[in-house]
Amino acid sequence: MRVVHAADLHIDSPLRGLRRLEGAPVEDIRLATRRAFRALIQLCLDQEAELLLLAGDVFDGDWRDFNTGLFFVRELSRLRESATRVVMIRGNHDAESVISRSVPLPEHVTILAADAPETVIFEDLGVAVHGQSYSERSVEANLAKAYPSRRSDLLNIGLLHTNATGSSDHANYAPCTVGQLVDHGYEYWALGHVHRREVLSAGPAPWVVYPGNLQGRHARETGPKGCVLIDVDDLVITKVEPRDVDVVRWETVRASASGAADVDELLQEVRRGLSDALAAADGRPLLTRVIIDGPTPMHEALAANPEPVEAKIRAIAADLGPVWPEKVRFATHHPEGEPALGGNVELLTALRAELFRLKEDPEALRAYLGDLEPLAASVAPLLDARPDDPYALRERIDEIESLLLGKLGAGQALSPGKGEGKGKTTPKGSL
Ligand SMILES: [Mn+2]
Repeated sequence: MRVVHAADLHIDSPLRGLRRLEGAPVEDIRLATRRAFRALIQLCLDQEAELLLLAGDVFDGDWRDFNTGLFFVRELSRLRESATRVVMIRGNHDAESVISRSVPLPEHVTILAADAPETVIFEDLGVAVHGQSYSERSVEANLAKAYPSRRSDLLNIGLLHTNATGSSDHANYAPCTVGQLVDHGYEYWALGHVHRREVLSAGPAPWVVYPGNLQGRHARETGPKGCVLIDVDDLVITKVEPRDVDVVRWETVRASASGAADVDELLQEVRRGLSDALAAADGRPLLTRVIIDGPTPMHEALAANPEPVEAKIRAIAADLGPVWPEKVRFATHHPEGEPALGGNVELLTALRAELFRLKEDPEALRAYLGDLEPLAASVAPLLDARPDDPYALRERIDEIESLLLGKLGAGQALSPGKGEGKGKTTPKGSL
């Protein structure tokens, strides 16, 4: 018997951070979560899977119209051909109170109840699937505690949307512990909620698995994405392996400037990173966040005038293939730790302290932004964030520090001719 376990499909989630990407396949990217779901259904057909488990967050939120539901039904109906049964639960993103519309689902699809744990038994397969949907977005209770005891004559699978590891990257919904799940007695826990692929317990009894989300949706959801394929032989799980079904790949490409004598060498390093990531994406369109870091004497020049280097990186990507730098971040620092500020240590210290305070205290940052309101429109492109959103800005304060120190130190710290100037004296920051 073959079982497919997927979670966090987030169908019709908009893929974020893709404005202004020259030549990117925007339509393919826009439909990525749907195309990944179609690939999941195709995998079930190809593998002749008996059972498909969907562990919550099937939808990203309330449907904009009925098309999301109609697409879902059309794809699920294809599973009649392979006689694949489907059991799903609702998670925080598609809780009962969140999704206001509904369409009738095919008879081979079961959504487990939200008011109490429920068990579906497939006598012909020898499988019991236990689980509970979310009734509302925020579920504080440890749902797994109330899950039924195992059925000793069957293979027991627990379907659960939970933060089982206390991950701070995800809301602490339906919290539980891995130990609790292991002790519960099931053979397999099909989890959802954490978007990273993770095997928390690798069998034989039990397996506890997050398949990760089906399709990366932004720069922090990197690497291969997909589902898990489970082989069962005579009520014993014999194999659990990941399968990629994502149609667009996200990756972080990090290039250290520390070993680069000049910008050309730095660009070589970036080219290698982009090229490796492109090979790993296996023909999929690739969206990368490029991070330039490490200690380098070029720090002030890069911080003060990053645009020309960014443009060169984009040109390298355009030349390499279907890869688009979603953002280029400059996070280098001065080799001696302190940028040369012409001895103005007091200014440097005060600026650092103020930025630190703003990073720690979103309210202080909000007040600051109020003062800066008349400038908001002109600084918005520079900040690359809505200037009225302190939480978005907080993530960028380190870069803002770099940029400010680079600009302040530019007069002192830049040695003319650094960069690509071949013998000629270039103006400051012209990399
Ligand atoms: Mn999710």
